[in-house]
Amino acid sequence: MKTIYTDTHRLQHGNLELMDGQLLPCFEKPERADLVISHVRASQLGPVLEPQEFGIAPLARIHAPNYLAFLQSAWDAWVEEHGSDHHALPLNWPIRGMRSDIEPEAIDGKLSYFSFDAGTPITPGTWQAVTRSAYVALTAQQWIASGERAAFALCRPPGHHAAADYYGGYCFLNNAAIAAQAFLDQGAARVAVLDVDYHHANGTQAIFYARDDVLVLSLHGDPRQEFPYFLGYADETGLGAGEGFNANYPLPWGTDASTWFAALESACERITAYAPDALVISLGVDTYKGDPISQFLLDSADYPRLGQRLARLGLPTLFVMEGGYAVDAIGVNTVNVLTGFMQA
Ligand code: Q9C
Ligand code: ZN
Repeated sequence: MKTIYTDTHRLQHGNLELMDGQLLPCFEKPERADLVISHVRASQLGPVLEPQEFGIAPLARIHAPNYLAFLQSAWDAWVEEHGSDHHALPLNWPIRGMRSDIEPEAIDGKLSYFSFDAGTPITPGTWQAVTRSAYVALTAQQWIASGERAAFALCRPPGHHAAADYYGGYCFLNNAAIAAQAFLDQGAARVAVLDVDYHHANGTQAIFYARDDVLVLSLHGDPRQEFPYFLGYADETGLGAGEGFNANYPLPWGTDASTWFAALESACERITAYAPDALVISLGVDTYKGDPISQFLLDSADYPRLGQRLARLGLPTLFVMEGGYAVDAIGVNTVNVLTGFMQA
């Protein structure tokens, strides 16, 4: 299996996120991808290739023009207002009854308008890093379109919390959605996106919620207990033409491998019934028992089994890196999924 990767991810190196009442060092840090790529290189998985450039068009198939314009200019606007000593974080949001339909002029207002948390700093290199992360996904997608059985897009920053016009949860551009749309634009009739990250795929769900050409499935911490709290319930099944094409599997804190794999089995049956032309896996390994911000109990030896089950679906499969914050284990766990897939 080919891996697509670029060092450009290091340009997103946020200092601080607001968590547990403190400004803490960002969990979503360059070491994550550095450790995954070093484990890929040490494994027998296959070659590591650089991404190509794709311009703005495939990003604009998913993301709103005003959102892309904001992301591209946000750091410069922040520096103009506040200088460059601190990375840009939002501070307040419109709640029920307030206006959420007008993009403010001031940069602090724009940050709030286009975000949903205070954990996702915009830095000098954010735009460069996030566009390259999307190009990693698009390059891997192209390999599959040209006949590869599977490919691994080692995206960083991750993408599944980002929707058409907002960022949050360490995500800015929805790499998995951009790649899924590329399959459709190249002639696929149906694509399934299965998200196995610990957190709900709120961005991916929102993007495809009213559509029947992308089946979105997500296994995740129950929103009653877990971030992002405001989406990811089991009764969210799609809207209009999309009714029946969204499936959520919320699971409680403390979920172990047997419960998690039972939910995976249900999701896999849904995918088989949908008979997609391609499968995109949003691959987070923050389901690991040692993850510092997550509450599931999977162990490193469970990840090959995930890869094996996905291989049995028999579909062209694009793996897109999402979360995973136990940096000493992220490389092993990620490569375990991929080698499990290849050996099946
Ligand atoms: N107390 C991804 O895995 N903070 N994003 C949660 C919990 C946000 C995770 C705080 C976690 C976002 C791609
Ligand atoms: Zn996650």
